[in-house]
Amino acid sequence: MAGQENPYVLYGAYASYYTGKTRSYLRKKGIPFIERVVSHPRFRNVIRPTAQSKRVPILEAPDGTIIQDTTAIFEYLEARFPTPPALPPGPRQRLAAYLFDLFCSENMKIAWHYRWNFPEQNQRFVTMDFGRSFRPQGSDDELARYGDLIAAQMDGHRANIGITPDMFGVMDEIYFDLLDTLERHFTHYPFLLGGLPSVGDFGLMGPLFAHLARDPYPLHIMQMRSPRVFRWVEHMNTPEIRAPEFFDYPLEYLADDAVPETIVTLLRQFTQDYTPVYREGVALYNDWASRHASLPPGSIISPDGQDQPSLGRITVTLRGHTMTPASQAHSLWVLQRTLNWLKHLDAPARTACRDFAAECGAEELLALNLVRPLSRTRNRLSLG
Ligand SMILES: N[C@@H](CCC(=O)N[C@@H](CS)C(=O)NCC(=O)O)C(=O)O
Repeated sequence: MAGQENPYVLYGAYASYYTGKTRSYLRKKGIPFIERVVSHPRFRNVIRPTAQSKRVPILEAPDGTIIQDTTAIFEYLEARFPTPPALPPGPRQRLAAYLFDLFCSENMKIAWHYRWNFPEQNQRFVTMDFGRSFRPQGSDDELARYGDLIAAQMDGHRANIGITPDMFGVMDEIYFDLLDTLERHFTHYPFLLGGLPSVGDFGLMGPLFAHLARDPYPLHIMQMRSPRVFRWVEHMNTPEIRAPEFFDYPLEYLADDAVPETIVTLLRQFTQDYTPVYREGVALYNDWASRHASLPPGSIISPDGQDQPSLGRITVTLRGHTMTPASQAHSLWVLQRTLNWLKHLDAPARTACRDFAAECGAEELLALNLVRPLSRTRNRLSLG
């Protein structure tokens, strides 16, 4: 196959939320690639220093281009491998897919919660698995040592994530709602929008694969409560589009730009749960951008060079619980992709999206406005 001698290289980890998105995308698109762990000598000596990023995944293209960030990787690859399309052509379906990817890119605190708040059930697997990214053929003791270092780092994020013990019940509610609605959905459809996986499916692989369908505690819940969801996750990691359970399903998006009721139900829940995060995040950013109006385009936002800086804490309410997580300016850059796409639609498509946004309760979210565009410069969030 063309490209096999000089494939793309995906640097990441099996335990990584974001690597799971890109791995699934590469497989389903049939893009020739190999995967390497972060302890590979080329990652340490070339990739990480060039990308100047401590995050994964990082993609190395055959021509030497190096990209961090799953959204940037998606944009780069989708333009080069448009078939089968991961962007549905119909405006309602495209908006649904973008919204899934948006909500899944930063808000799925359940993934963090079910990994790190159940040490008794998860810890041995998680630490050993993390350890193997650093010492792939290491002894148990070596793996445990590396794994513990990562676990300690993650514990440092606890305050920024903002899940306090009084929120544990809400986390269960959110996870169970998601599983139950998806279980209904995958009874009838192979993917979110019919017979092809979209950017929304790949976004959903972030939380659902590496954490919720691999860590022992949430995996057990998923398998027992929603076996069809578990099968969807399994299937999203195979190269073929055709799922055996849907042997005669057309390999295309649903006709007439239809979006199933289950997907609208989920989007309505997501917008209800997470619109405050964007409302408050945009307010904080707009205030910051106005106070830094003299900075030229390309200026890095973080004074100390952080790639995904926070501009401060926000106060939001999630299902009746007040939280004060760190704002994620990066998530506004992801939102901006959808806002820009909406701006450039023709009138009929815009009307279709306006009606669909109303069905999903997303009018407020999609009316948000960044006073100045965001960009990324050398894998750092910057001013546009
Ligand atoms: N926005 C980034 C997020 C990537 C990310 O945060 N990856 C995690 C692993 S799943 C990571 O590398 N974390 C390391 C850190 O935060 O230092 C993307 O979409 O690629």
